[in-house]
Amino acid sequence: MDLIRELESLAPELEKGLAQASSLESLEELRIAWLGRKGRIAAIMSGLPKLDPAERPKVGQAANRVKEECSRLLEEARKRIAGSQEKKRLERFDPSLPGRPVWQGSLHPVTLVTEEICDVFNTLGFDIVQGPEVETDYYNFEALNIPRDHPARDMQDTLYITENIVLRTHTSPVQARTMLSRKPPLAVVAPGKVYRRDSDLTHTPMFHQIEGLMVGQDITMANLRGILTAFIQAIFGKHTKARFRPSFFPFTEPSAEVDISCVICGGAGHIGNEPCRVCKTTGWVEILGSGMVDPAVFKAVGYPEDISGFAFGLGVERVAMLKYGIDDLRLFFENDARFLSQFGQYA
Ligand code: 2U9
Repeated sequence: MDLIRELESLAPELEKGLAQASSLESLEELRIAWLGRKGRIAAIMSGLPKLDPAERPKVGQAANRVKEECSRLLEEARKRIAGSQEKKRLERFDPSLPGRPVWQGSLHPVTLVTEEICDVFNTLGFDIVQGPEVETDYYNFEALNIPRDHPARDMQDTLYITENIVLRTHTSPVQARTMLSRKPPLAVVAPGKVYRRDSDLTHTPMFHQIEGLMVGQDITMANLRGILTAFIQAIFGKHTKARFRPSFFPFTEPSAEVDISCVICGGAGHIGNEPCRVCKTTGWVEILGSGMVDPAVFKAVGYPEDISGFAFGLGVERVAMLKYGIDDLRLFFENDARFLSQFGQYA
């Protein structure tokens, strides 16, 4: 029965040790020394095999009681020490100190400009549509009047996944898909990421486009001009001028590129005596491509012959650069918080 006496002396001894302990670390040391695998209870219990088998159960029961008692004492001490540490922390707390600023995220300028442009077109009656970034050759090229041997395929260096699957080079396949699922009249804008095999100071392999399409009976170049002028003045201000220059795209005929009066020099071509670097003294900057949808595109999606429509496309980074006066495309992709935090904060 010596073992039982030895075991029963352990809890009072631990209690004395705990009374001296003032940190959670010293508490842990005591726990290991009493209850650990090589601790005092385990050391006493290692004498068990030498005992008469009839006495072993009583010693085992005593050991369990002592373990429970020691655990209870340790938990009590933990609560006491944690409580006094918290009290000390509160005593040290100086409520007169200024609070630490809470860092707030902000929307990326590309997101802001995309939302703003979509809102303008939404107000003008356009729906917002989206589609896959991984496209078939058919929707990215074929349905848009760009057959396999067309020189336009060289114009846009494409990222191929397989022979017939590409990363879309424009958002035009979204409008082609929309025409297959909806009947005219319709008006949609398709925002999203597009990919091209192009990378230098002014081109990134991924950028953002918004393209639009309005289709119905009697849609004319006058509608194109009216809608795009309204859009330009909503984004860049009421006094911004727009001019339409003849151009070429495989999916539109006739086609026009749209310039706006330079947002940096106000169309003067210079600021004081300094030549304007943004418009290179011309007073105009290109902002959009546009045109009347080629009848071959309507044919590919099975639309009737008496249907007409206009389409347009723009690069979101380019609009953001002009709108915010940003002169380096790379800033959009570096994710430097000092740059990004200068744009719209969450409400
Ligand atoms: C369908 C039919 C016609 C979309 C159009 C442009 C002109 C255009 C570029 C401007 C700069 C893209 O970001 S950019 O590189 N886009 O010039 N896009 S007309 O025409 C379509 C689209 C879909 C079914």
